[in-house]
Amino acid sequence: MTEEMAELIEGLNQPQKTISPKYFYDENGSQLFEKITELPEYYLTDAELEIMREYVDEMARLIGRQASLIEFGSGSSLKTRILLENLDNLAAYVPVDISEDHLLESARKIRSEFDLLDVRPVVADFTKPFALPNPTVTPIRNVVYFPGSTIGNFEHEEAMELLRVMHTEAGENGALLIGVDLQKDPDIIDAAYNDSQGVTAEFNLNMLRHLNNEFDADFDLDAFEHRAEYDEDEGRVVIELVSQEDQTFEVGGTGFDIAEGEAILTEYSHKYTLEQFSDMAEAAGFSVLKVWTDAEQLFSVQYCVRS
Ligand code: SAH
Ligand code: AVI
Repeated sequence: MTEEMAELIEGLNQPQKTISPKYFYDENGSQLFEKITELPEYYLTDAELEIMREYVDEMARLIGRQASLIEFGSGSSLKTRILLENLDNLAAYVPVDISEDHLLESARKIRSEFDLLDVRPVVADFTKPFALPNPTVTPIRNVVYFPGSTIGNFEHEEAMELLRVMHTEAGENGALLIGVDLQKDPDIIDAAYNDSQGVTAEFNLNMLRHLNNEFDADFDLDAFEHRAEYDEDEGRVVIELVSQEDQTFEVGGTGFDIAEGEAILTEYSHKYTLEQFSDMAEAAGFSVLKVWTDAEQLFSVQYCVRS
């Protein structure tokens, strides 16, 4: 049995059935996520783009010349383009993502838009050890870029572990530029994860389609419903697929029972205060040197250096 299959079965055997959010992202899932970023309710992307456009000069000054930009969970590299247009003499751009076709197509587009740039895509699950390529030009500094508040999709211990991996990848003189979604009026957050066009519901259900197609599963997509609720005390959205009937399903030859009303947890999306994130960064060996927010203070982009 593959490591992935063992992980999937372990998650589904827990009292709270759980599937990792990394299984959202087959080609269809990556496209659905792109549609989410265009929704009027999904404030995260607009707010982060506003910050990038407004403050990219300051970011470029901090990053300096001839850096290597290593992006975790690059998707279609939308916000990255703003950096690529403004960074001085970049040594390399290394987008890392689990969604292979989508990553390679995005990297091809970046290469055609930025002629001279050394673009080195890496298909990997960044929660597991993976090798980074050696760029042709030796970088002065490694900058790990982690936009989108994807850090919010990890529980505290996993998020800390990921920040430590980034700390190691950044190396001696390195830095982390990270997008972090902020705590705010719960109604704004609820709307972002329960959009009126049902795209987020489709994105959530697509995880089951992905498992049916590639992980030998037999989920009945019509028998599950999307649910997303913001838990204000925990500061996180809980995203689930709720079974609409008593039913059974199989993954990789292992059978599971699920009762009507029982939920499979597919994702958390944590929202932080600036203080909470700063404490996490500190514990992973980073100091937050600069925080930029949008005018409404919905979202933040933070530049962290090794402390
Ligand atoms: N950075 C982009 C995309 C965010 S969506 C943006 O801000 O818009 C999250 C991205 O992370 C997706 O492209 C997904 O394929 C990737 N991803 C999620 N979990 C991953 C993992 N464990 N390893 C590698 N990539 C992952
Ligand atoms: C990728 N990640 C930051 C998104 C989020 O907002 O947590 C994933 C997502 N899930 C539902 N909508 C968007």
